[in-house]
Amino acid sequence: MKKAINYLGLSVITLIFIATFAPVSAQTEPPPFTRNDAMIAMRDGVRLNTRIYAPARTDEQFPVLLLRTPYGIGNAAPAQIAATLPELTAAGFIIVQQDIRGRFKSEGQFVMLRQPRDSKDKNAIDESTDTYDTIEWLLKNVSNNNGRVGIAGTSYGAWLSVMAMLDPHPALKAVVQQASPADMWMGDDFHHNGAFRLSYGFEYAYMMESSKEIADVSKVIDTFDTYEWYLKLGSLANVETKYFRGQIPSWRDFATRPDYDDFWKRQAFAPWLNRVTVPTLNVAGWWDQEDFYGPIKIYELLERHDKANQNFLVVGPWNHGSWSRGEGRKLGKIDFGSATAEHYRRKILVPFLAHYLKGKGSHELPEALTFRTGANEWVRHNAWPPKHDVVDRKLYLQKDRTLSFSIPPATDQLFDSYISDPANPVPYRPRPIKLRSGWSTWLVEDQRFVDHRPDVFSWVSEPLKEDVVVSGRIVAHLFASTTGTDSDWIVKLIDVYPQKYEADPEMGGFQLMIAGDVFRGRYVHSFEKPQPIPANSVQHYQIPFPANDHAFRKGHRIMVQVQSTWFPVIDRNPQRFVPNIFLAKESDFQPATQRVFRSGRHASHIAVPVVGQHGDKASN
Ligand code: PG9
Repeated sequence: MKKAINYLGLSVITLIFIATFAPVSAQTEPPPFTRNDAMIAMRDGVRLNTRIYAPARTDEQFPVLLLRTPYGIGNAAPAQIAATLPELTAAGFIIVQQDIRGRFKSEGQFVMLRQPRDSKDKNAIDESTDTYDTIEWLLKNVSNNNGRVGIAGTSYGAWLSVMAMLDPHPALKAVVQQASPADMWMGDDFHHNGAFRLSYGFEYAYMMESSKEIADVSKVIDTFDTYEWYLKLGSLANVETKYFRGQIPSWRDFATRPDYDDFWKRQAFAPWLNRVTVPTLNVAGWWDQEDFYGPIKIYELLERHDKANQNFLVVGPWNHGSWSRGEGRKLGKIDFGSATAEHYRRKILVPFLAHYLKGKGSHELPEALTFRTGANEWVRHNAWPPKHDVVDRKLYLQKDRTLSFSIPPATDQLFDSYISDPANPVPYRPRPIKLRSGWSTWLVEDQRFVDHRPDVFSWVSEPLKEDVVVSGRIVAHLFASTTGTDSDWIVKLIDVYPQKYEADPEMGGFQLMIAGDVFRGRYVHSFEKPQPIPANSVQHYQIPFPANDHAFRKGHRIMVQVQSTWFPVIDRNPQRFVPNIFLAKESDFQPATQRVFRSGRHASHIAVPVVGQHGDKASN
């Protein structure tokens, strides 16, 4: 088991806990639990490997908390389960873990993010029916249950939890989705705004689809610095011919469906989440390196139908899964001043589940609860994005690489220019980019590591005279041209710490990305039908960031960085239009001269929702 290390650098055992609720610091005596294992038959006869941990005491009836996973349920003894899920076991739940269809010891066939079934086909199954059948069995076969069931998970486990609520079993009374993906083409693990997430897509697909258990991708990627390996790979066409040979279904989908077609739309949640069936806690992390778009999107989709006020959003200063483990006081070098993850588990998660599954107490959640980074405080909102006391302002890219709220000159002509070369792409984190470390904190890396590359342009404000608090949805508006016929545009919004940072001198000048994303230029007019970008024409690219709540403190500066490669987290755009980048030839890759415009009708800017009137005072 030790050998089964995934690309996140986590052992499978650790992953299971992350996919459920991970260990925290040692507690008092763990409560006694019993364990029972079962192969539960689904409606089509396929049996799923299930483990039931029940409190040994029988003085009250307990609700079931179901945790379904593709990562293996492990083999924890009853005493271990209490030690690994202390808050939940202490609160008194029957904890049920299950391997989903086709994974580990469960029978049947695994399909990555299996799409919802055709409801007209009475024999069809999906993750929703598997959850339904499991709940039905548990209620009948697990003694001392109180007839109520909750389902929870992180990421894939969260996606499974959302699937459970499409057609819920009547006993399903609470859903906790922590970082569920919602749309794999638009903003989650596999693509962002049409740009392919190469290293993640390759490694994850191999890890999940070359074996029933977790496969070790270092058998394929044998270079210490994976940047080198992916660069040497060349065109993505080489993946099939050299490595996957049609054996990895997800890769076939990536390569044959490069555009936003019906497959990706059907797999996304937008068509399905058209009612709130179960009280739902949506949880996201500001620096989630995998699924930040998803949890926010799911909250928003449900919120449109939330007449009974059962849909809630919590966002904290976390990466992918860090709400589930440890204190959550720090992420990388960033200190948030309090134990945010513990706070979430004790004061938010357990009360939410106790309220809906045991009828105990009130959860006291507002519509949305966000941890405002920079100010380092929890903020309660009546609506998300917030409507009250928020002013929409524009932060403009200016001459001499400055940034301010002032309107730039009226002429359309002014621009800054760099050369983007796919043969020398900008690394997304400091090299060496190792397989087993660094991934989970790359979004909080100090961006100075690329600040002075000639193909990364930065515009920076004067030190702020007052705090600038941005809360809600930020959108980057980039007016740009290329000498090529396709191009990627990456925009990052950065908090630059003062050079002399007394709170922590080691953080002087630190460049903390608070939002950043990529847009694949060919999709500027349509995600469904990509088109060549006319060379040298100015296009308006809009890059929305899902959500933010951040205070740029007095004395800090705000920075915007623009670049056209982000490798290997994003595959290289050849910069010459080809119908399918997965089939590009080596000769299609070409350098291009990029222009970023900053005046008149073409004034590139970041639209920011600023709390109060601080925007005015921040201009230089
Ligand atoms: N981000 C992972 C994932 C979820 C769903 C599909 C593909 C990948 C995860 O952490 O589970």
